[in-house]
Amino acid sequence: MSISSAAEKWVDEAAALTKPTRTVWCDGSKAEYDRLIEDMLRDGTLLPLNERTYPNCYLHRSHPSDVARTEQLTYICSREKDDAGPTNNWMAPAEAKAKAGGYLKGAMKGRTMYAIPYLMGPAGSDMSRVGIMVTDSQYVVASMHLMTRVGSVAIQSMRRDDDFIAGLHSLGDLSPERRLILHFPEEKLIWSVGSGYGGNALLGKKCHALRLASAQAREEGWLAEHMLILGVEDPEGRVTYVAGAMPSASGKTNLAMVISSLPGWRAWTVGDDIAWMHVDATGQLRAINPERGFFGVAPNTSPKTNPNGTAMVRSNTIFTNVALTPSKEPWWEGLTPDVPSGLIDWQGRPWQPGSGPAAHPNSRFTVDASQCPSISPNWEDPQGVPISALIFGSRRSAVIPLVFEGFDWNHGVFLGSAMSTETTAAITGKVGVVRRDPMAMIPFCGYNMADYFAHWLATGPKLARPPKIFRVNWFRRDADGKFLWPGYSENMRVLKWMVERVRGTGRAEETPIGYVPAPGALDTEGLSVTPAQLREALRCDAGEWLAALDDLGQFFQGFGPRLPASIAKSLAATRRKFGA
Ligand code: OXD
Ligand code: MN
Repeated sequence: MSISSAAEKWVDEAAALTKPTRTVWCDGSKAEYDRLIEDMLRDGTLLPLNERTYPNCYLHRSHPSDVARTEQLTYICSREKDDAGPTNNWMAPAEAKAKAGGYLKGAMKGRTMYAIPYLMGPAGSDMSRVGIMVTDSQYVVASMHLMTRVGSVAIQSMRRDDDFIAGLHSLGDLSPERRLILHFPEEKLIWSVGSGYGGNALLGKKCHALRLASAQAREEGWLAEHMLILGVEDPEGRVTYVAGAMPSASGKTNLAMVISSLPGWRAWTVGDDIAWMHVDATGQLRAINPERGFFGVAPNTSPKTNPNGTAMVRSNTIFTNVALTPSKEPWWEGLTPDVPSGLIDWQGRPWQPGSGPAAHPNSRFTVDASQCPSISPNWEDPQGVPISALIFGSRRSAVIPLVFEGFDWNHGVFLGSAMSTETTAAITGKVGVVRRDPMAMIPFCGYNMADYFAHWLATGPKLARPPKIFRVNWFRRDADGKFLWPGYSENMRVLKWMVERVRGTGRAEETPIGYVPAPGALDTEGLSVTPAQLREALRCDAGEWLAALDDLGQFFQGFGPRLPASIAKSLAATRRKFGA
């Protein structure tokens, strides 16, 4: 593997700061992966699972204070504060380097530093991009093997000597007091110290493929989004590709692998978390999945909610913070209807009923994407897949209908910008609190979100056939707190309506917020949802919406004059349509 001189120089600088005992360049081979696993089994970083029922599967228990993304310690360090915008934490680059430099100085003494060249996206694709990260965590190296393409494939994909995002990661002392996740978009640089948790430490994922890539995408004219990519096949065998943004732990992985309840319809998985999308020479939007694995939330993944997801983690999987059964199988809440007896909890303690969840609510599986039974034959196509529809979905118990469609591109962008959601265990902090989360990018947009909306709006005119934009909410509840829509495999019914809308055959009714399925347009054959429940799931209430739009207006005010006029106009038009 011949390393570029810029990469070598950068790795040398990282070593000079962190002072590891030695530096190892990773080649991404199976032998390397096996060696890492052996080392981690020896030192207890990994525990073996049942070799018969879960071959080549391992359990990692993280430090109990290091179990989720820490957004309060995550910063965009652009030169100008305004370029990070009001929705990001900002620190001046020099201050950030001085502070984190203190934590990183000598942090790898007595440890090995692994230098990992990795490719985000399929080999041979113009849309793929390279990163080079260093880390002192073998768990991170093994996870990067599963989540990215490691080794010479990355080096060969560099367009220039310095064509890479540089990432410096150290576990430091794992103390939240000395933890920082820093992004320097102007330097194409990431520094992450004090955490071994996936979203903070696998730098290819959130730090590179979303925060830095979103900034790079704006410069280069493409989109880096927190989106699944899915092919929907109809009974005639025609496949329509959609990409969908949903906040963390809100069903993207389940939807990406959905097994249809509708005869003849099926879904093909291209990606479950991140989409990089470009407009091709013909004006078609195309998407690649920059990742090559899934880092999914385990709790509530079951043969009912995600049969493909449960099947794919039966081998060659690293589990983090799940519970353990007496027969050394992984277990998490929701996996089986009954809780097995004799569980060991995610911290390694005997679990007692009533003592809280046995698996951490943000426990995870990390697995190669090719293990997914529904993986699309096109998932590594260097051209990407053509996208006909975009979905913005969030977790809201009230207000937001099950599904509706934006009037056009600009209105769809407004619907994305207007998204809010109830928080989940994927981030540290309170669960279930409603917060604004435009396009599910609030934790991941690497620059001023007003400019991000403007970038989306500017993409519309480049598209020969702009994808239709839909808003979904699987999580609306009735007055008794029960979900109005069964979700999971039944979500294919909503996808089917979207495909019909794309083809011009789906029937819809106009409302102030967009097009809602006309009565009878959503295929409910064989479904136990009553017409009254469906009406309630699709209802758009003027009073609720006007209150929500007031809140949205206040949020938008935070952007000042940077907010694109089109967004403000869509908000005002919606209020008017509701009679305000
Ligand atoms: C994830 C997240 O891990 O969004 O995908 O937190
Ligand atoms: Mn995510």
